[in-house]
Amino acid sequence: MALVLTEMTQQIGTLTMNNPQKRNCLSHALIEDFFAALDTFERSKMRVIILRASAGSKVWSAGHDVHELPRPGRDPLPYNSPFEQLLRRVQDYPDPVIAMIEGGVWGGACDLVLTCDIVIGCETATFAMTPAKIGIPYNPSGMIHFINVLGLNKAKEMFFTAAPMNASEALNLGILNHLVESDKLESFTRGLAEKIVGNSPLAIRALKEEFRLLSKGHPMDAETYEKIGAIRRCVYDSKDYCEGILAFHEKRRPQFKGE
Ligand code: YZS
Repeated sequence: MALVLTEMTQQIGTLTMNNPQKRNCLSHALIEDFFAALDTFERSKMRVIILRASAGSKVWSAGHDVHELPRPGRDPLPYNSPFEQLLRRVQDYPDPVIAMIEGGVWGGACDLVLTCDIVIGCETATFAMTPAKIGIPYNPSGMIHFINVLGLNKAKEMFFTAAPMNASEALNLGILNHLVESDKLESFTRGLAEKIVGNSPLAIRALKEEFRLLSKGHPMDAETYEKIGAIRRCVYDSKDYCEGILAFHEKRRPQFKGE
């Protein structure tokens, strides 16, 4: 079964995540299909991409496949992991990528949404950033995405509480560009995509790359980089990291001890 469905009409490529049984979690297999779809869109010169889940989904994506998180003592979000490669592929995709959201967006799927260029949601959209719930030291490039969009205080609250944020909060905080009624979500998103298709592709590609380079975050000296590495290692070397993942497998709340 294809884990991703694609449609190409009027220079707009639509990618629909299609693994509802596993709540569209970003497994290696789904990411592989995701890459293939984006490659097809690029070869077919689609000018705008829409990322979505199937109509009526209660969960847009449950985030990183927790069963594929590496064993303790290994960085859970290494630079070359399929998940991190997916975020960069979307972030660096030459043309605008629109995330069309209905249902819950969890963990790394929130990061995927923030690497898109425009986010349109309906009233069922929620966003929960979950590293603290599982015991994961999120990675700096991912955290920059949240700081850039939400600002420091709201990004901290989203990470520290791991609580789902509703669609109107997401609109107020700038995660959503637009909040529309669910029965208008598809037509509104398509209409916005068609507006973009009507403008200069070269100018839009240049603007997207300029925005990406300007928003990459602040240069970091070597010592700071090393210090962040040490801080993160203390977490993914910890017993709490093991407990967080085990609790997920056993479908229970984790009992963190701070060790
Ligand atoms: O038991 P079966 O085999 O039917 O599978 C279940 C779930 O195990 C599976 N599933 C997942 N498998 C791997 N990774 C996931 N993230 C994941 N989420 C779900 O899908 C099947 C149906 O799940 P249910 O829980 O029965 O579905 P439902 O009752 O509708 O609840 C849906 C939600 C999404 C609320 C629930 O599945 C859930 O809370 N999932 C975990 C969401 C989450 O915490 N994701 C963050 C993963 N971590 C990351 O993305 C980053 C590494 S971080 O943690 O840093 O943010």
